[in-house]
Amino acid sequence: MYGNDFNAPDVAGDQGSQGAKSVVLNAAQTPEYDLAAAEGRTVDARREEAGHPSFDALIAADLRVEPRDDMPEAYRKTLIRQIAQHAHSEIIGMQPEGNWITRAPSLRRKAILIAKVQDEAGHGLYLYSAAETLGIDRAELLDMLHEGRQKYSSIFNYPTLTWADNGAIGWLVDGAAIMNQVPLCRCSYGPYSRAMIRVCKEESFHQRQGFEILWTLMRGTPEQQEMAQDAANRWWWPALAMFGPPDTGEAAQGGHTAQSMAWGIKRFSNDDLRQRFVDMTVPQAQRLGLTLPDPQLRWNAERGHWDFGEIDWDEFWRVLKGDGPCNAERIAHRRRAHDEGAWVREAATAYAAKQATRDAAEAAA
Ligand code: BYC
Repeated sequence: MYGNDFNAPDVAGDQGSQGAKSVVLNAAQTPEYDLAAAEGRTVDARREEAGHPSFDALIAADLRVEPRDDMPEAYRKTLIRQIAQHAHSEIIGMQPEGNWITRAPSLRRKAILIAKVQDEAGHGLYLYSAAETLGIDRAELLDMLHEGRQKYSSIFNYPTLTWADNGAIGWLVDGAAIMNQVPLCRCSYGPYSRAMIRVCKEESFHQRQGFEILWTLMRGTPEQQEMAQDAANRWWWPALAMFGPPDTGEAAQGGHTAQSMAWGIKRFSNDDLRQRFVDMTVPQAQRLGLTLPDPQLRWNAERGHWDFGEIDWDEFWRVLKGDGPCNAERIAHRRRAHDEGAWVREAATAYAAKQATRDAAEAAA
């Protein structure tokens, strides 16, 4: 009911919430892996025999593109943009919750929060590694983040004002992240899709811990209930905007979705995923006893979905341009952390060079 980890938004005919078919995520989920397994061969052996299919043939057959395959420059650039933005979001996303580690209300909550924030750092590392397989250096990607030439998710420009915000982030922000990221486990680019499998499993823990924080607060004092409600009020609309601008119907404003779907990078439109998220989350809010801050929210039996109100897209674009409540603070903190960590990177590089020299000497002996 309150977990959306294996609620598979990519199952045909699935309406995304209750009663959804469960699908266990694993690396063998694409037809390519299934076919190879059925024939008792490796994916590489199958490809070798097929004479290394072209990019178009791989995409047409819904097979994965690997770093060694030829790919159009625009595909490579799109992936670098999206994967880097995703990686930046993970490491910037450590800040709003990181602010609460010293103020967590118990040792148990503190230990959980430390583990969660550490997971986000790990997600950043897998994703920077995936981006590097496209022939770009992570130092360059970090420079682009620090200079404002690449984006990170809009959601992390909002402040965490009370302890309940940690609950709302886990429940809503990680919940939205899972809805968006489970389909990325089937992304056409192999290294990205494989990184997403572990990320999604970890995000589902995060979502549950957020739900559990709010569940506890909602069974506490009136002040604690009020704090939980206030957090839900402030995070609901930014969480809906996280899915990106409208890209279907009359409200569509161009963007990358059509091309990214044709390439198998995105599997669903932003609007589709947003609707699935609303459908999944409304019953969870009801179970928690929280009211979602949207007077237009109502079940539409004809559509079989929850109708919801207008998102403030002006606010979204303002936040993207740097004018959100915390943009300046987030980037200043990130730059400081990067500068203060320079000695760690230097030490790690020197150690790796020493090891490589030793290994070479041993191999020559
Ligand atoms: N924020 O055509 P569209 C996490 C930009 S981390 C900022 O739909 P696309 C977590 C978009 O870049 C969550 N910018 O683009 C971590 C484009 O601008 P440019 C991060 C946004 O790429 C710690 C323009 O708007 N998740 O879960 O096809 C703690 C037009 O958009 C946003 C990911 O990164 C936004 N929200 O689709 C807790 C997932 N939305 O680049 C949790 C991977 C749109 O042309 N990324 N823009 O200047 C994606 O799935 C896709 O990149 C998006 C956007 C759906 C986000």
